[in-house]
Parts: sequence; C-alpha cells; structure tokens
Amino acid sequence: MASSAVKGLPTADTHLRLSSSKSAIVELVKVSPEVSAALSNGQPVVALESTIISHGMPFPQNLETAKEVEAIVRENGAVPATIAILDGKPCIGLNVEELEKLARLGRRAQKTARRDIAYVVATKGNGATTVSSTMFFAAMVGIPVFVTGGIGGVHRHGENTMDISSDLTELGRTPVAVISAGVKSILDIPRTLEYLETQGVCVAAYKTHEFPAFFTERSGCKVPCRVDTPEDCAQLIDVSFKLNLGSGVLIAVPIPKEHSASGDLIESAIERALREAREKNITGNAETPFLLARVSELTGGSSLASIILLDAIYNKHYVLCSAQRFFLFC
Ligand code: PSU
Ligand code: MN
Repeated sequence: MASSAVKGLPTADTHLRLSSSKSAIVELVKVSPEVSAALSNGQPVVALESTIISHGMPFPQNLETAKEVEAIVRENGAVPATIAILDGKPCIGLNVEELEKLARLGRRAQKTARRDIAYVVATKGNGATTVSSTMFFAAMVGIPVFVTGGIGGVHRHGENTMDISSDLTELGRTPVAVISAGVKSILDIPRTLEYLETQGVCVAAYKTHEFPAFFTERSGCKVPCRVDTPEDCAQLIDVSFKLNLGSGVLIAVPIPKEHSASGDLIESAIERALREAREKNITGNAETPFLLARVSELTGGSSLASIILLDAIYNKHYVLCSAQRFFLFC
C-alpha cells in the first residue's frame, strides 16, 4: 500500500479491485436469448429506450406502440432490443411479458438516466431507461444503433437552472448512433446544439440542413452535416466508430410533412405548459413528463397521437434501413 494513502480511503489498488470486471458486469445484466444470439451471429440489432413507454403515454397505448415499434424493427430485418431495469436487473431485450409489466407500471417505474442506474439496480427497483442510460447499456453489450423519438436537451432557461439532459453528455462519451426525431421545442434547441458541439458530438440531419423539432420539420437551427441516404448514415457511423472518437453520432430524421401535427397548435400549447410549469415550480426531471402530459391535454391528445404516429412512421421510412444497411456495409 502506498505510504501516502489516507487511512480508510481506497488506494489505486483497491479501486482497481473494486471496479467491475467484465464477468461481474455480465452477471449484472440480462441479455435476452434472441438479442444475445443476434449479437454473436453479427445480425443487426437496434436498441430502444423505455421511458417513452413508462412516462411517454398511458397504458395500453404505450404497450401497443412499443410492440409496433419492435415489429417495424423486425420487418426491416433487425432484432429489437428494448432496454429497461426490471427488479434490479438491467434487461437488454424484453420479452412480451416484460414489456407488458413495464407498460402497466407506467410512472411507477423510475425514470432512469445514467445517474440513477446504480441506485435502481442496488434497490432492486424497476427503471425505465432514458436515452443516456439506454446508450450506456447498448454500448456495454455492443449494440451500435439506437432508435428513439425525442432526445433530452438544454431546457429553456437552462443557462440559469443548469438543467441540461444527461443525454447530451452521454452522446459525448459513448459511441452509439442515436437516430431521433430531434428535440422538442419545449427545450432550448439552439443551446442544445451548442452543447452538443462542446461535447464533440457529430450531429447530422436527414435530407435537410435544419435540425428538426420532433413535431415539426423545422427548428430554424442549421446543422453542419447533412445525410441524404441510408448509406450516408452508415458511412458516417462507421467512420466515427473506426476513428475511435469515443463519442456518439446523432442523426435527426424529421417527421414527414404529411404527418406532422399542426405546428401552431402544438407550439402554443408548449408555451402555455411552460408557463404553468414555472408557476407550479415544477423543475428537474419532473419537468419533461409534466410538459409532455400537459401539451397532450391541451391539444386534445393530438400530440400524443403524433408521438404514437411518429414512432410508427419515422422508423419505417428511413431509419431502420440505415441501421440495417449499416451492418451490411461494415
Ligand atoms: N423527450 C421526448 N420524449 C421523451 C423524452 C424526452 O420528447 O420521452 C425522455 C427520453 O427518455 C429522454 C428523457 O432521454 O426524457 C430526457 O429526460 P431529462 O430531460 O430529464 O434528461
Ligand atoms: Mn433534467
């Protein structure tokens, strides 16, 4: 033991021993037989998050949507791996019973970002993974592509509150490609893009130069990279990983024009929901679920409908082809 070690504190040696060995990690997580087989056979696997299931919409739409998204992944020749923590066990790939358990738990499942993972596992809780924790687990087992709806970002007034989603730092530190419909305008999109730049994240938009705002194609913010085909996406992801940049790639795919809900209606609902959140002092990780639920109420469910539709559509059109082709390509 080094003589300078402070009594009672771990030394570099003990730290090494305490940090998880590979086999300890494998024991902590459960990879479904289907996902495990696909990974060892080099078949394409697409990771999916679970906060959208627990907190994004009510039962039973959440279960229907989750199943529908998995079916789209399969139709496109890949194996879906929905990720969640059930009874303290991080599960990579859920079977139908597990998916239903999570859908029925709804908000009783804990919204689990990177910072919450250890606690949910240690207390044998049920955790729905956000983008950050889903990326973490996807990278752990070697899933390079992850498809989701909206990612977290810098909140409006984030320059004062410091409320910046850990999704953004995760994108800076974890080599997974996240395919997303962008960032909702409940957040501060220009600052979100600035923050991603600081984190060194490659941000590309599909068939556009503009970063999409989830419900609408346009946010008014330009991105430096434009990709026009699934092959472009695959190439970008492949090069980023081969260069060992260590960071993720964000590919934003706008909602198709014909399906985007009325931008004006949703925008005004967002403004109102934001005011209400301020008045009720709803902050921190409670803010996004509050805003999403309120916007859904204020728009008579049309934003919920749009979320469901979006999950069903954006994958089908482009994204899963890119995930699939990525594997064919490499
Ligand atoms: N944005 C959405 N829908 C969502 C989320 C964000 O439009 O469901 C979820 C995602 O799981 C995302 C998380 O990773 O919320 C971000 O939460 P926070 O801002 O607390 O980091
Ligand atoms: Mn937050």
